[in-house]
Amino acid sequence: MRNVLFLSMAMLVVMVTNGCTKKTPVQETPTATVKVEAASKEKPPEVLSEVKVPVAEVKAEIKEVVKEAVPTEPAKDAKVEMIPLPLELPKPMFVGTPENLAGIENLEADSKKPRAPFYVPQGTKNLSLNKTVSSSEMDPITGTVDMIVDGNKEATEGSVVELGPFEQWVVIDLEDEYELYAIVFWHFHKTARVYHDVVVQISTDSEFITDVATLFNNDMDNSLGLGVGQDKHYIDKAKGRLVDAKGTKARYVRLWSQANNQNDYSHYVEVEVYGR
Ligand SMILES: [Ca+2]
Ligand SMILES: [Ca+2]
Repeated sequence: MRNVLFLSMAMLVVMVTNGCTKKTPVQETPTATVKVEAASKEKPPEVLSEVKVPVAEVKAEIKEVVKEAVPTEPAKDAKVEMIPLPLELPKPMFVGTPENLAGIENLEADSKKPRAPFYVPQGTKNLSLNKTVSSSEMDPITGTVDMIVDGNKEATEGSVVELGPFEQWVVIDLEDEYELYAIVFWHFHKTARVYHDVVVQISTDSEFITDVATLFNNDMDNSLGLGVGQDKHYIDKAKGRLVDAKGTKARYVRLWSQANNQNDYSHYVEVEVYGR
């Protein structure tokens, strides 16, 4: 009887021990081998020793490095591809020597060379084509103000808009704000003329009271009251006049002029406003 009892207790102890072992298996912490290397600029890294580091810690380290490597916003100096301005010139009409140039102050040298390519960011296009034009002279002597942006820049009969004498302006509404890069304009290029008080301004304000940038001004004596112009007089030709707008944001473009070296009137064949 005592032997039976001893045997039963021994079996019970074995069963309990086995049961405990099964219920609570020993869990090992997963580790990764990390090489401790000697820092050297010249030689490849030399492994000094290897240590076991918990995997969780290694993963955290990698995550931290990845976070630093990915910028949160695109780099501001990311390169934009520059292209030559997609400008098509009208047929040259004037040949010979310009007349009545005597007495014109601050006149730039006449150049027969074509204009060097003018580079603008890719996506830049003519934004002024068929946009709304207003003017100080809404009833021109010849033509209508919409002809200033109709895409016809040839110096043929009937393609020129003639505004009255004294100071005149035209305003083109681009209908939205854009980054502007170039304003190109042709007053009249059938005969070589020099227009006076040529001023080009851009603005986000339709009244040109605030946020006005003056891109060109050859009004030397400030007769328009817009400030003394530092730019030179020039001979109007088929290549037109190109003014750098430097990527300035604007919606409205205003061009001033006052007479020319041959008569008292202001003229426009076309104005193109390039931007994106
Ligand atoms: Ca036109
Ligand atoms: Ca003047």
